[in-house]
Parts: sequence; C-alpha cells; structure tokens
Amino acid sequence: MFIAAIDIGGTKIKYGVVDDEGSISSQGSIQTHPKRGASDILMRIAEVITTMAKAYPLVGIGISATGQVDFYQGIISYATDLIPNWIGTNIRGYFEGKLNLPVVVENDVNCIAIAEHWQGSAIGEDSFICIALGTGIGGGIFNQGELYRGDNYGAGEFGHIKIVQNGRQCRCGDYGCYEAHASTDALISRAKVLAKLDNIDGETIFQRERNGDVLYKELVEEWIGFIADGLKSIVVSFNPKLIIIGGGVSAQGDYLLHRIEENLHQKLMPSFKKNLILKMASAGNDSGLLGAAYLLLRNLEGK
Ligand code: BMX
Ligand code: ZN
Repeated sequence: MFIAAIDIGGTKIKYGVVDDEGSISSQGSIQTHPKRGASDILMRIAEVITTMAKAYPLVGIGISATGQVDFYQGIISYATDLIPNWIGTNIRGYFEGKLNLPVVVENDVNCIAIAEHWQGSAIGEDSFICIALGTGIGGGIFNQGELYRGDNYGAGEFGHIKIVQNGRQCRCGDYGCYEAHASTDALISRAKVLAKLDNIDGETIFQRERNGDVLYKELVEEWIGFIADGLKSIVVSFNPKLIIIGGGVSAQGDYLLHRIEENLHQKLMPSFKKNLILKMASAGNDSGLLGAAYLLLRNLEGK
C-alpha cells in the first residue's frame, strides 16, 4: 500500500510516498513560503500529490501540519500568525474534495511522536515526551500508549512556555516564549544579528562552532541553555522517563544531545534526572512523514 505523506513545517514542506512498512520513496521538499498564506500552500501540495498519484496507486493522504490540529475533522483549530489564514483551514476537506482519497491530518510533532513510537526511539515505551526544534517548537505527549491531545488539541504546545521575562517577541503575541529563544529559527536570527549577516543556516552555525569560532561558541552555548530551561519545565510537569528531540537539529546527533543533557542535569533535582533518558528522533527529519502515514493506515483499518 502506498500513502502520500506530507509534512508542512514553517520553513519547508517535505513529502514522500510511504508504504505500510514505513519505507519512504520519491522524497523531496519545497519551501513553505508561509507568508503567501494557506491557499497557496494547499495548492502547491495538491500539485505534488497529483504527480505522486501518477506514479503510485495511492490509498490515501497523511498530513503532518504545523499548528494545533483538530485531528477528528482535519482542521487547523488554532495557530500562531506564522501562516496567514491558517486558523480554520479545512485541510482534510480540501484534499478529499480535490483528490478523492481518504485524508488524515495531525499536528507535526504529534506525528513525530507517533512515528517514533511505531518504529523509532520510543518503540516499546508507552509514556514519553517528544519535542521538535524547528521554525517553532512543538511537542507530543504519549501517555500509556495513547497520544494526549488536550481539550482543544493544544496539548504539548511547548513552544509557548514562557522562559524569559520581557524576552523576545513570539508569533503567538506574547514575549519570552520558549520557541522565541530556543527554536532553530531563534538560533539563526540571533546569529544574523551578532555576526551581522544577511543569511546563514543552522548547519553553518554548528560547523563554525565546532571549528572553535568564539562568537558561534557563545551563541550555541546560550541557545543550549534556553533549550534546557524549557526542557526543565517539561520534565517537572510530566516527570518522563524518555524525551525524544526531533526537527532539523536531530541531524547534529550525540554531539548536541550530550550538551543539552549536561545543561539540563545542572538544573534538575536528582529525583527527576535519575532515570531520565534523552534521545534524538531516530528517523530524524523524516519522522513527520512516517507518523502521518501511520495515522492514515490506522484510519483505513477503522481505528
Ligand atoms: C509552533 C506551532 C506548533 C508547531 C510548532 C513546530 C503554529 C503554526 N505552530 O509552536 O503547532 O508544532 O510550532 O512547528 O502555531 P514548525 O513550524 O517548527 O514545524
Ligand atoms: Zn509564544
């Protein structure tokens, strides 16, 4: 069985054809161009899926999307102002109508958590937390084998934990939110200001940091401190045994993971760090696609 899987992030839209074993083919990505708005994004995704449908007998479409998602209706129930008109967008209705295939939609980091539970770093773990650092910061909460979505699908919106009083402005309208300080976007924005650059990407920042450049060392150190501050709030709220970190930064592997762990440990009471394990998402940046495809498969089974 072949599923069209789409992962709509704040910076990139990733896509691929996923089979029922979780193998991905025909993978690619396009820019999100969030400011062009919701309908532009949906139109370009429809083109991608139409091309996939010519090459594969698709059984459905699984979509992982940034924003708070009403999973049962496939609608964005709320979102920051990242994408104009995103709130209320009926993603499922749009694609079902246009492509005549079953569609499921779920929050992007909930999809990462589902994928990691299915065949990644959380196999066999029934309760764990997932967090992804990207354009924003999102979260997924697994409790006793079930995804916990909250009263209005906002559970795990960790990006809006306030970590700095009078801090940087966040897309949600508040100041000092976790994602305004600890997302990959926040790291890049800070690098641009400090190094007086028009453009730089995360990969280059880590490279320069590893090469011992003092400015980048301080920048990454400060960013890791912010990541650990938010993780601390999550750890004392849930007392988890396992936290999985996803998003583009997962490509930095143990090098980054150990530094986050070290910083976090300095901030935690012994009872919280005794059994705590931090892992990078094993499917890296592909987890969103896998989780969305998994949900579609379950949906076909009537679950
Ligand atoms: C934001 C929020 C979350 C999302 C997270 C990571 C919006 C549009 N998004 O906090 O729902 O999970 O960012 O998403 O409100 P990404 O854009 O970094 O992929
Ligand atoms: Zn916020």
